[in-house]
Amino acid sequence: MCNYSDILQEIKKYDKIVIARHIGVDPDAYASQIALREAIKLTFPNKRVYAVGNSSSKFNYFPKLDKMPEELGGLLVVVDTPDKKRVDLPDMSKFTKTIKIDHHPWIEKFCDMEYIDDKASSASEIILDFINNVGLSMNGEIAEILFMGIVSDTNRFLFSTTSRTFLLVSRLLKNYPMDISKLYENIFLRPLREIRLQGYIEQNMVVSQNGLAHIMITNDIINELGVDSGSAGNLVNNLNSISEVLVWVMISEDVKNGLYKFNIRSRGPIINTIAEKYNGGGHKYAAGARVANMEDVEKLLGELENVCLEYNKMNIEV
Ligand SMILES: [Mn+2]
Repeated sequence: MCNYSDILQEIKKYDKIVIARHIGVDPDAYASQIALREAIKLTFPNKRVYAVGNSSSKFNYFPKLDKMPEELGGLLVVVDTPDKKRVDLPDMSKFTKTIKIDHHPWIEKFCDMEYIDDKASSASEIILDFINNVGLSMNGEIAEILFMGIVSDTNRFLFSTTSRTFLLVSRLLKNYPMDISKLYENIFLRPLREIRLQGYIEQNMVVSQNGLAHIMITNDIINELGVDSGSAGNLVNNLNSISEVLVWVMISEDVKNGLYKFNIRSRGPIINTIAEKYNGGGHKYAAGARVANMEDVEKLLGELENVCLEYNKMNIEV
């Protein structure tokens, strides 16, 4: 484990810095890598800093990503990614030094230096705290990017939000006044077809006695509603306050890759340890998994059913 000033020392040392993050980019991953790039460039105008990875047109309210430099080398910083296989980068071995900055529960060491704060709400919160602490330059644009990263990963300050989150955001808004409702619109305005998909999910999900809710979003449904196969997964957090539901699962059929993608959320039972057994992982109460056939779909649902049963038993006995 390293500290902020160790990270700053490395940033000072290298003229070429690549910033990467996880596959399946989300606003926090985007925001943390781009804000770090902009803050380094603002502070050290002569450094070449690249924020890399696959982009998504959904997030075109953020500044653009960079093409991977032809010649790899220099410093690599990986943000918002707990395990090596999820780094959106073809080859990590070409860099002289690697640093991880992350807020997920630690899974494995894959960088030379690692800064993990699993109490932080988001990678963006850590980057904001880092910039403040080591005195990198900031501006209004960077402030807005970080605000959107934090707002998105916490779902408007609902998840993993601490007094530090509020403190940092409060100072940020004081120093860099911004049009919050416009920024919220960037993140939360949704197309009608997605709302219809949400309606389909709410109507058709199956809820067990023990409080496990699940729904399979088949390829046919995806086509019928004109959404893409990733859409269902993005809706999973919307089911977080149903009194009969303890753990809820969205299973998306991904015909192209021959996969069933699980998005799992929980209001009590710990689910990431189960997800890890099925090609996935994540946080205690928010995880994902990927399985290849219906047999494993049933097996994984069975394990989740069990963890709900155990959780209910424990809470009744106490
Ligand atoms: Mn994140």
